Amino acid sequence: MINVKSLTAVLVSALILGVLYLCNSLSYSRTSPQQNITPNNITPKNRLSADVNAMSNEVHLVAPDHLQYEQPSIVQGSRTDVVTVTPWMAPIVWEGIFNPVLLDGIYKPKNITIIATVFAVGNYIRFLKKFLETAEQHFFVGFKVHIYVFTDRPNEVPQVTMASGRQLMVRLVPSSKRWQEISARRMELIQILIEEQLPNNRNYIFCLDVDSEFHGRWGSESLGGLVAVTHPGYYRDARSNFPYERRPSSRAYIAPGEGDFYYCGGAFGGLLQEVHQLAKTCRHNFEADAKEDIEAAWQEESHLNRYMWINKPSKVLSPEYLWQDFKPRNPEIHIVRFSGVVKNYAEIRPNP
Ligand code: 5GW
Ligand code: MN
Repeated sequence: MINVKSLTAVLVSALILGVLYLCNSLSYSRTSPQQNITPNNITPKNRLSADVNAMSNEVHLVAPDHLQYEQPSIVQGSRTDVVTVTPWMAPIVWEGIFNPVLLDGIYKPKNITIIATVFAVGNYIRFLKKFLETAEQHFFVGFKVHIYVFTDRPNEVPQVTMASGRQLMVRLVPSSKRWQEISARRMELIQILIEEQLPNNRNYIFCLDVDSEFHGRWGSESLGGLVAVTHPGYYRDARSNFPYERRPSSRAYIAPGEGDFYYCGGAFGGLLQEVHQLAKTCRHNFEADAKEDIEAAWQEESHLNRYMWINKPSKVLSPEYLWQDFKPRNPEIHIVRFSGVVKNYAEIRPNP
């Protein structure tokens, strides 16, 4: 006998799920940035595990037949001045080691969407225009790209013309006087965003600093399960000089003699599920530390480094992917793709 009560319960739940899904889909069909302001406090949370779509993106790549490109070699590399693979066999991406035509040929037919998140809170809104304009020129050109801007100043979001398939979404976040608060909430907001996006099957996400500009291609060569960028300030240094969190009482602790690279907090990404796990873990550890009055040396960057020490990135991006304008280019840097602008700290940062 079918229990009528439970049957009704199942039907009602199905209906609610259906309506939720529909609302979700509808909210993405708009294109004007100004219309797309969603306060985060009404964001449905925890709409997750059952909706996770196990994707086969990273299993193997499918190339179009008859694509013409230069013959690859396993004995003659175009780069011999840098290391292009980690000890755990993840590629390290440098200019010259990949074929952009081949990679775009593989990834374009997959019809993926690249999500980028960028925080522009308080005075940092001034960096947004250049960030968006240069992203238009260099970041996943020819792909579907959705840029989520988290800001407390939605009216100051610049109007930047975007190519078809590219959209800007603006999300309100509360203003904050303390960077620690903005920083702490960054992982939380990324986590929540991914929880909304998972059912929509948009595969990849990159989380980027706004005080930076694109100068060269950042494209499909950067795609991977879990993607980290080596920090431009430390990539030639001994691990003992990395500014990891060194107090064992913090959950971001990395012991002396440990650690692979120093990764930057200003750019990381990967598959939605992977970055969700990262954001959730970093947020949890950050908050648990805070309850014990501990703040890691470089806030969420420290937690990110701890995470990547245990969870090895499947692709490592060279410092081409986050340089700093004030730094003279080293000879191994053949191209700067993305770079932090020189900023006047006194002018832009809120008083502590
Ligand atoms: C950052 C430091 C101190 C006080 C405030 C901030 C801050 C950071 C801010 O007021 N508003 C803001 O949107 N941010 C976001 O956090 C920006 O996306 C910024 O790019 C990112 C990281 O902060 P940065 O860029 O100042 O950190 P560094 O290590 O690149 O200098
Ligand atoms: Mn920055």
